[in-house]
Amino acid sequence: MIGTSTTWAAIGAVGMTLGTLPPLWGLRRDPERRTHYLVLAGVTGVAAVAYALMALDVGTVSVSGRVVAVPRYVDWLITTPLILLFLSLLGNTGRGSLVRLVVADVTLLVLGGVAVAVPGTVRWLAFAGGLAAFGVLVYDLYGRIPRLASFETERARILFITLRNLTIALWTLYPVVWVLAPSGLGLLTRDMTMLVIAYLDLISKAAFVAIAVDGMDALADADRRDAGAATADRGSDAEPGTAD
Ligand code: RET
Repeated sequence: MIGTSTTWAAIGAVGMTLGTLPPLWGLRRDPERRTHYLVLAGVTGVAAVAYALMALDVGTVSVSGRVVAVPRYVDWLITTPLILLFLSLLGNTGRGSLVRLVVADVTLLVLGGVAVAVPGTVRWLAFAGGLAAFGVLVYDLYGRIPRLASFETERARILFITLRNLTIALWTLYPVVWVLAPSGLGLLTRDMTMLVIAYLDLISKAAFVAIAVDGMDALADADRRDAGAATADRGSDAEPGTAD
């Protein structure tokens, strides 16, 4: 018994809501990295709303004989760019490379949406186009971005590499599920697809956010230690002065 797609969507909504708590807590603790935490809270927060809508069966439409959950695609269109924005904030890679990443991302999602909506050969052409855009994204995240990046500290670099690897590994599974799901060959049922995607989404969002918040905590602690050391240095530098 694998449950219905509404049950899995409800579990997704709860998981994403819980996943939004760590960045909100981080926001209070470390206001200096406000943008980072707001981006992370957006990733799970938007997904929580999308899953709640799917649990209530809002926004489910039937195109070319296939059932499509519109909130899912809208969620992906908003939150996958936020994930990419967070990675480029970590690497301070600037606007140009972020725009390139987001264009590749939106292209693959739109082509994925087209591939669901149209029948026949065009469907697979759109899917192949989506895969090509995904190739650009992977190339940028592995090759270009690390070359352009200037990390605040070694810890920030390690956090980037961890999150980047998690992202690429999980995102690669989405087109595989797409092929197996009713959108492609139909080897998975709709309920099974919802279960698999809910799992993938929870790891690529809630786990991503949890690891990111944990890593940023370490960065904030290191900042505090550095600030403490600088104050102590100034204190010892000042001593000869006070002797004058
Ligand atoms: C599609 C089909 C077209 C080809 C490719 C796809 C990839 C989708 C991806 C989705 C990632 C979603 C995430 C959601 C988080 O909650 C659109 C399935 C390449 C990579 C990370």
